[in-house]
Amino acid sequence: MTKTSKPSSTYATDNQRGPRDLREWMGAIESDGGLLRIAAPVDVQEELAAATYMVAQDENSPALLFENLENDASGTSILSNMLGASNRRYALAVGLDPDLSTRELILATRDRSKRTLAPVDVPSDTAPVNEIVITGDEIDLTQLPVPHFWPRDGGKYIGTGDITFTQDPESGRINVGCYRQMLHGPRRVGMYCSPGKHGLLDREAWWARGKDCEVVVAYGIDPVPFMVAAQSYGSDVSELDIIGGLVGSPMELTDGVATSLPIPARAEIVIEGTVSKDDLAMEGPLGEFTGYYGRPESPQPVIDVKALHMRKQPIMTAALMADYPACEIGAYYAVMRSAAIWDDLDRFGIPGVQSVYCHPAAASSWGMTVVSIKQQYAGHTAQVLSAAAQCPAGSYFTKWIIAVDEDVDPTDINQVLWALSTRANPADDIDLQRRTWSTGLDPSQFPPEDRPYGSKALIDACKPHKHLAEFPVRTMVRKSVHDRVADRWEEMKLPGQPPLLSALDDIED
Ligand SMILES: Cc1cc2nc3c(=O)[nH]c(=O)nc-3n(C[C@H](O)[C@H](O)[C@H](O)COP(=O)(O)O)c2cc1C
Ligand SMILES: [Mn+2]
Repeated sequence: MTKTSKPSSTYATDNQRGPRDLREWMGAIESDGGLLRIAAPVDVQEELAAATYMVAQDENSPALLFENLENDASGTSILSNMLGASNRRYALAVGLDPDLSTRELILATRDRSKRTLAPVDVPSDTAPVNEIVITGDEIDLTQLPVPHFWPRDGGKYIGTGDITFTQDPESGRINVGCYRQMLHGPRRVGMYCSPGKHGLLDREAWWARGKDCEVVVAYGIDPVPFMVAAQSYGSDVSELDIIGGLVGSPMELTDGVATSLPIPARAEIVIEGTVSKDDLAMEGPLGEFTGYYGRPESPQPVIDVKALHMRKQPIMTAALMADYPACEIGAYYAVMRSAAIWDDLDRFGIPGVQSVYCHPAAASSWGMTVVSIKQQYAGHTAQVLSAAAQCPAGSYFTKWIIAVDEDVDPTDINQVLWALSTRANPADDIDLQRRTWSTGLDPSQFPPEDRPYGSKALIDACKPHKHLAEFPVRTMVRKSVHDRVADRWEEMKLPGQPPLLSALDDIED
């Protein structure tokens, strides 16, 4: 393995615009020391996933570009651990300063999410994705290196780090979702959508009209479209406009050759095809983001692939689903979900919210929400807990909703554990909600017939409001002394930088 060297100056973004496509972003993360090129031959059969899982046990691991895949004549590379547990790679994808703290990234993301930009059409002959165009029986996706991730997966998955376009026949809105896609044959790809997902609703709407559903899928795609495809928005929302807003420039689309849908002009690998309600094939299981295999194999619709567009020497994006920190749904998801919950709490008009964080180790941020508040009145904490537990962005799956005081940083799990251990008294401070919104993928609901209902614990890890005045005083460094030590940090030859402390004692000198 060769490690790319880190330059002396760190990559600076303009704080306005993210990179134009996957390759521009890879240049940025490589300059930042966040990309490792692997030149040694690697087998796509489990070996690539195993190497990714093992490297990504370190939260600071780089993205992995596998440049030499065994038995591959197509010249394709595979990028894994693309975003993973990295705040820096997320920041560089959306054009933010990679040195921002997690809390600052959440605030900046909230700001960015207010902006939308509609996509633009570019001529198809200049679109990089059209360097190679293959149609009909000439297409053979089995010639591409396609990973088989976990030993008990049902097959090879060409679509994990993908984006999938479908259209609502009524409104014309194009949806962008990320749905897993198992490779069945040269021109046949499975398309698994869970109930309620927009790709599934669009599919069924076409079938109800007696028509096949057109789809466009990119298997090598820029990080922001991938991130947005995996978030939930309203069914009438086009994620295309959200992608443009988040990156700061419109997504470039171009005409395809086999369907009426546009295709992403700067993607690496794109297919066009149709899905018929009568063509099903056995699909699954796949090792999931929960760290378990999901539902057993079942018959699922198949994409009949009609056109393949590729760059020369394309880069396929492969998203490993695993327990943290090796899951592709990691840092970016924590930031985006936390921002969305904070937005919801603001919409309720609840005062005093200082910060929100959904730690990615909690089943890809789905399992736990921590909110810090400045307590202002009796019952304030209970109000925040109930709202965070049931607001639209926060209610699915989440099992643990924890409120902490303003001197505890939710993004610092050590401080959260300290608050739970010193400010919560389990007999008084835990409320339960039962039969809540959850998922069939939650392994703890047993027997499986009990799913998809879930339950939630609301934990008050704030100082008890009734006893705020008598609550023991926390040991904190005196503010004036802290400032003196911070000023003399280099002179005292102390290591690194002075830390940002979330609480200081303002006792008189
Ligand atoms: C790597 C990855 C794989 C996913 N696989 C599926 C899948 O197979 N089926 C599904 O319904 N959702 C899957 N999701 C979740 C969806 O992308 C997510 O629910 C998103 O909101 C779907 O878009 P939609 O809300 O427009 O339907 C996956 C997410 C990621 C990141
Ligand atoms: Mn959608």
